[in-house]
Amino acid sequence: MTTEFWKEGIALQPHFLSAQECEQHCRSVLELDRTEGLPLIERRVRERSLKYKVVNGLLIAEAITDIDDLTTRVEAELERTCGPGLAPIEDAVAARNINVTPPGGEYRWHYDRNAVTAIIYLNEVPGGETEIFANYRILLRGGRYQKIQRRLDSLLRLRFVRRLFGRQRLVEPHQGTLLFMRGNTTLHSVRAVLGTGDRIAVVLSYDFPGREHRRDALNDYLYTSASASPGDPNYRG
Ligand SMILES: O=C(O)CCC(=O)C(=O)O
Ligand SMILES: [Fe+2]
Repeated sequence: MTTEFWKEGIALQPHFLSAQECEQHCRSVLELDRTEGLPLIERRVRERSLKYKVVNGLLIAEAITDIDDLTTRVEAELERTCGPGLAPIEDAVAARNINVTPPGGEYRWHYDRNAVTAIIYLNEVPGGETEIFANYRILLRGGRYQKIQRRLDSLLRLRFVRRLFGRQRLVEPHQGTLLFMRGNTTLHSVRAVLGTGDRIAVVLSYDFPGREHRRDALNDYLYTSASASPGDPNYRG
């Protein structure tokens, strides 16, 4: 039932990957970090900062050699859950990422620029929940009026406004779980990772081809409001 997804804004599929697959991916991600030294992206933000490392789309095959198979499996599930017509965003750097969030790391409140985002949790850590307010945005049509859009987004992001008008969901990172969410209408963030190990998650971005104009506008929005963190694929202009 794909209408269910668009109405709810999120869908969860536990045990999408086996523990064995996840462990193997985690080992090679950590190995890549050890040998190449993934850049730490850090930007202090009130309430919840941005502090994580990322394997971007150009590097991802080095960490997950069968990333194309994995992507194909996700896309079969994507079509079942969200319906037809979605494709990876046309940005090779940002379309397929692995987020590696160290202890104390977190991911600031934001909307994604694309229609549907898939997250696969490769391991479990204390903390590190994805905090979600699904279908919680006043999105102005066609990416116009960017200044007003920014104002609206900032307003909705306020804690008391979220509490008043939004419905909070906390998704704990469970190994092998696949999460789909409506990216550009869902306010979300990652809570601080506690404990001693890195939180590792695959993030895949999908959109309806031909909506470039809107995405570009949202890119601008992300770019200008975030003053571009170098190396962060999610903040490219
Ligand atoms: O890792 C997560 O749970 C969410 C990450 C995220 O929102 C992003 O990379 O845009
Ligand atoms: Fe996101």
